[in-house]
Amino acid sequence: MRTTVGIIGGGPAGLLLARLLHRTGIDCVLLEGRDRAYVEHRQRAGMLEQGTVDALDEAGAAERLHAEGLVHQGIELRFDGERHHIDFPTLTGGRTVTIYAQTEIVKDLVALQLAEGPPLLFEAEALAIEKPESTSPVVRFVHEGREQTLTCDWVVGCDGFHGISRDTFPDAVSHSYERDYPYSWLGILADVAPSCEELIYARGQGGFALHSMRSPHVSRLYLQVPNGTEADDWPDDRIWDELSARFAIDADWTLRRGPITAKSVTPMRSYVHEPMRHGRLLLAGDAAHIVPPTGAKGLNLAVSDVRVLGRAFAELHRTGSEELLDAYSRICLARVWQATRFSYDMTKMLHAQPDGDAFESRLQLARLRRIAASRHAAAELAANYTGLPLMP
Ligand code: FAS
Ligand code: PHB
Repeated sequence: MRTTVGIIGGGPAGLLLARLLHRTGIDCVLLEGRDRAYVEHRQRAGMLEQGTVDALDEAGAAERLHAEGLVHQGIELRFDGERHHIDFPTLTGGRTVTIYAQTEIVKDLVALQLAEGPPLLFEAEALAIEKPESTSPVVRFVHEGREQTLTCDWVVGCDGFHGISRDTFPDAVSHSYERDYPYSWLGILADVAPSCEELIYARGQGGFALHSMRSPHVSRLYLQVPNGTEADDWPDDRIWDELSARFAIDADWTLRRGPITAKSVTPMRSYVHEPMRHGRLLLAGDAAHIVPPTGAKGLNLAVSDVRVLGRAFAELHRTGSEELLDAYSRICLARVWQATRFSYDMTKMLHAQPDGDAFESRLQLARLRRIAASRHAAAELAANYTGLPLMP
């Protein structure tokens, strides 16, 4: 097979890139290692920055998002038994965020691609990327039991943290920066109406808790738990009891309980790989960077990367200029490090320290009280949460 851009990975990054290239008239082929059902039902993110909604609009893939997505004007910080609303439009000049599950974005993009192209091969696992420094790199992959090759002008690794693309970078040019956190998130889906209009980030007795949602009938909640926790260690009642305790405030407020339909534990990590381009191989999304979900940046960073890449390939296609492709890594890493900083700060500010460092705990409260009391500090949080500018 031969194409202009070979895309490895059918998560939000790969699918959106394929869509943007298709609409620009650039040939591409997407290889996804798993089957359709798996990628469409893998529970992950749900909070979309304004920029991500704009990107899906530009891609002609936002019809259901606008019909079913929940637009939020802010979030609530809950600590010391009190609640503090962060009003995004007032603090950012009109910006909002939207709750629409990553699973639904993937379903929308898969349906469009299968209906309108470009080629999307499921159960097509990439095994290796050969000659990335040449002008015709080759992806070796296995599909329908046969090993095949895809010769490309460019290869984009959108294959997530555990993909093969990043490992194709020679050690001499590869630099990685990482931080693991001494706690994880236990996440649940529950068939019960959310107990709040907008998200609640709670620094409660016993640790962090987050109340999110997927629809007016489905709640999504997260609990800070020790690393190594097994989901089965937490029977449903224990989860609801602990969530109620962490969200507890002095005012009259009750957490609604209901049937839990999914339970999973996610470790927390910050990871950045530099550079995001080597020769004719580029990385986008989790293949190049991971953030803890406290800042709701994972999916949004992946979308931002491919927005820049979509523009860079469109410029190459239109003018022959590789200027934006040459600047791709620098432009994305500037934004990635800001999102990494914000996600780190949110995580450190809201999670109980396993070593119970009293000084650290007092610092956390001081940071939260500053945000609650200072318009400037609240505006800084709101600007980062709703999404920093795409281009420097
Ligand atoms: P993805 O990992 O989504 O997609 C990569 C794709 O590449 C996969 O479909 C994989 O099957 C495929 N692939 C891998 N190797 C391949 C190969 N060799 N050949 C072919 N295909 C290959 N973010 C939030 O903001 N909030 C959350 O609550 C949240 N929860 C998360 C929970 C988990 C368990 C994880 C892992 C991430 C979570 N994230 C969350 C972050 C998440 O949203 C990611 O940022 C987002 O999925 C990144 O999208 P992609 O870069 O497209 O990578
Ligand atoms: C989610 O809805 O899954 C979600 C929202 C915000 C976060 C993390 C997860 O910070």
